[in-house]
Amino acid sequence: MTAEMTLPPTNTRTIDWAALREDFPILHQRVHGRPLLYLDNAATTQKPRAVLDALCGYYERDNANVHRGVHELSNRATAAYEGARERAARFLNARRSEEIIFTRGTTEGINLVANTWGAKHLQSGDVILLTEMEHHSNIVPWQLLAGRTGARLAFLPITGDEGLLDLSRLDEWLTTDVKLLAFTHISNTLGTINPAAQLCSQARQRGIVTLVDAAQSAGHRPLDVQAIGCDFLALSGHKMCGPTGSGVLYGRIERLADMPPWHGGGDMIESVDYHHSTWKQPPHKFEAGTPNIAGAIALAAAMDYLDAVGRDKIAQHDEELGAYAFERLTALKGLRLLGPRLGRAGVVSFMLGDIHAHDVVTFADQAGIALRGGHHCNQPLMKKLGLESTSRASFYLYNTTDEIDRLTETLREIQKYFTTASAPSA
Ligand code: 7TS
Repeated sequence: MTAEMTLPPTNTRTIDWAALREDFPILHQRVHGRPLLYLDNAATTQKPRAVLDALCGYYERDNANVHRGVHELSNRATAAYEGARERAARFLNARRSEEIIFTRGTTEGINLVANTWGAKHLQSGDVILLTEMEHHSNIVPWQLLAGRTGARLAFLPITGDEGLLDLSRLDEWLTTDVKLLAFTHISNTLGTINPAAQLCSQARQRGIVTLVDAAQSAGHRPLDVQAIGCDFLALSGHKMCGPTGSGVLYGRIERLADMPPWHGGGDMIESVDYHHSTWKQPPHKFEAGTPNIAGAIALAAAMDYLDAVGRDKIAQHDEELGAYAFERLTALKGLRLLGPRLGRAGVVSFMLGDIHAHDVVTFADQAGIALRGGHHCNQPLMKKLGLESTSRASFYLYNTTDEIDRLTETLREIQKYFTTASAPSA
């Protein structure tokens, strides 16, 4: 276990997690006649009233395009959009707001790095080092880049079902050919929390550029890009109480300054003539066209919300739910749960005997419980583990141990149903 897996002591303020549910209008409904139990937070999280208000309020009061009008509404929209950038910089402890690029989410952030930094700096023979637990979003963009540049991919191995990165031979993996190390901070399937600062520090000592996929961590724990020491970090707003289509790519300013643009169009240029154009400085150079203004503003409101609750508290709650689910679920006969026992995030993927994951999630849905079944955009990991699919429950700040009890009971009923259904008739 690494130091990062053990959370630092938090302040003593206690939070009534069940009461927080009042902030989330969507949670108060019945599904198939049962109270909704939303456990698909790794796919997307629900939004608190404060974020919905920020979204509507922007459209009701301030909607105009940014960076181009001199009229009042445009000035307001620009101030709110650039204010959101400053908020995101504080959220991540970036040194300056110019290090914050607004994106549609993690996938777009990673593609941006591949198509700008990667296209400029990688060539035949170079190695892009990933891990065996990456989401497709942190594999496919690099495959596309490798196809264009002749670079190749390598994968840091994991340790079987326990799903930890095998770091015992990390130094041997960080060869002189490796130009980039890109890894997920938290696995969306295994619940593993990777030691981001340690990985970045070892890579940095060898001059290797680093990218952290923070899709599953950004809304779940404190994140400090300076302490992590990464060159790039990508996150998705919708996985941290923000709206879909919003996200951030953090890039160390020296890197951004050295990168060509990706998308071309309005707002990213300094001047254009028919045959040649020049670019603005980062971050605007990487934000062509009208951005998701409302999304960025509402994402900033989500950051305010998470910080008002306390990200250290959320992280502690997350790990407590992960540990509780691990204990309760593994007590079910025949259930195989992936990922580490200790220091895990609030994501549990499991096989319920030989009952197909799609049967489990369909049955759970009938009981009002939203789970996810499938490969979770982790096909290579699934193949490595000899699986086609798993069922997954993923928790967030509004989930409680009582809900995990309800999930456990429902899984028990599913087991009973399928055992009876498959028993030979007398
Ligand atoms: N990286 C990780 C680790 C993820 O879990 C996801 C989405 C992404 C990247 C992509 O994020 P996006 O917002 O750009 O789509 N993960 C999941 C999931 O586990 N179920 O649905 C989406």
